[in-house]
Amino acid sequence: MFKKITAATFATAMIAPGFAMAETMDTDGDGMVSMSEFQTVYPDAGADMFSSVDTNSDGALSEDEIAAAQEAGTLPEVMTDG
Ligand SMILES: [Ca+2]
Ligand SMILES: [Ca+2]
Repeated sequence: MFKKITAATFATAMIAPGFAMAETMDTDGDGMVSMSEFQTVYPDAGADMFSSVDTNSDGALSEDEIAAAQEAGTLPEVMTDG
């Protein structure tokens, strides 16, 4: 299903309902999801959860990191009401 992230995959994911993408979480639009933005979507998530998703340890979550965590089941998918 998700063998590789391609432009087509990205476009499909953008319109997939009920799937919280980084763009949804990135409220300030800087392209990365910060700890505070992360906790807006996942209020119960702590620093441990954030660190486990932040696989390159740069202190912010990229779309790829979030997608990978959701696919791995580390991060629950969030339903959005649109
Ligand atoms: Ca941001
Ligand atoms: Ca990161």
